[in-house]
Amino acid sequence: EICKGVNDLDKVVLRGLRGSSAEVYLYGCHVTSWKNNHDEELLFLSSKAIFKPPKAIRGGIPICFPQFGSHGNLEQHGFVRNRFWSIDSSPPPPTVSCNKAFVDLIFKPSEEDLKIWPYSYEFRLRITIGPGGDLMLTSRIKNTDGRPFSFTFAYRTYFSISDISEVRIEGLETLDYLDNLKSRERFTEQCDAITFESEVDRIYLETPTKIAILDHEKKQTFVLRKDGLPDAVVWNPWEKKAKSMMDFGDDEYKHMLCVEAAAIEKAITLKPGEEWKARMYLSVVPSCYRSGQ
Ligand code: TA6
Repeated sequence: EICKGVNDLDKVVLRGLRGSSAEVYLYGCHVTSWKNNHDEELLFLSSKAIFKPPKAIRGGIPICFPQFGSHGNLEQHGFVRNRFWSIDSSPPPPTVSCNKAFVDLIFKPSEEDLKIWPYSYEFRLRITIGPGGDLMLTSRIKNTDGRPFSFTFAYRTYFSISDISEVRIEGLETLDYLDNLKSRERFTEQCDAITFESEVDRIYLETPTKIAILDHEKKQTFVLRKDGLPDAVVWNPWEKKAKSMMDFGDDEYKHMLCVEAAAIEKAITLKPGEEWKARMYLSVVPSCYRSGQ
């Protein structure tokens, strides 16, 4: 249902089975909460998050479009995460309706928005809580302009974790990545799993459709599945950068990890009338899950 969230901003609460739920603010179409059926909060949301436009909410799943990062002439991560979306009542009825809770939101650029990025499009996003408490985000971006345009995109997912030094990512071994800490220089991952001892800010390229984030302390593994999103950003700001962000607690870096299903290295180009679809599917399984199995 729609209700008032922080600072009286409208949010939609989706209730799945056995206590699972998700919350999405119309501001930024920003998922800020995802609970599976153990009523455990699975997304990180900073205690200092500012729910006040035009600032993006720190945590949850910000949507980066039409630009990921600060390469390009737009503000960092584009602007749809800093805009108000609306409930979309026009989408096609869901193909499968078995006890899924979902909401469809839509964003179309205003005259103001067209001044900073001069292309028209319709961006529809469906947020779904599955029967098992899984979370799915499906984006559909349709070019309603008379010209082709190109963009980069990310679901910037902040996972809630027990302790960054107890976490490892499987599924990205042997891949190339661009290191944002070294002006996007290209490297190849040498380790057989990614662990964390300092700031990490990398764009892994041509990644598998399934990535596992193992949290030993919590004895659970996040499984991220994606379609249409070849890249994956891995980001933890670590201590120094965390201190420099006023909407981020000093030691919160220990309890969050961003793993972001993205399309960055190769921008997506849409011809007039063409529609692009990107899906991210998040689930949680008991620990010792190995992404290859
Ligand atoms: O996703 C990683 C990143 O691009 C980092 O380089 C860091 O700048 C972060 O995003 C900042 O994002 P923000 O949400 O603070 O604009």
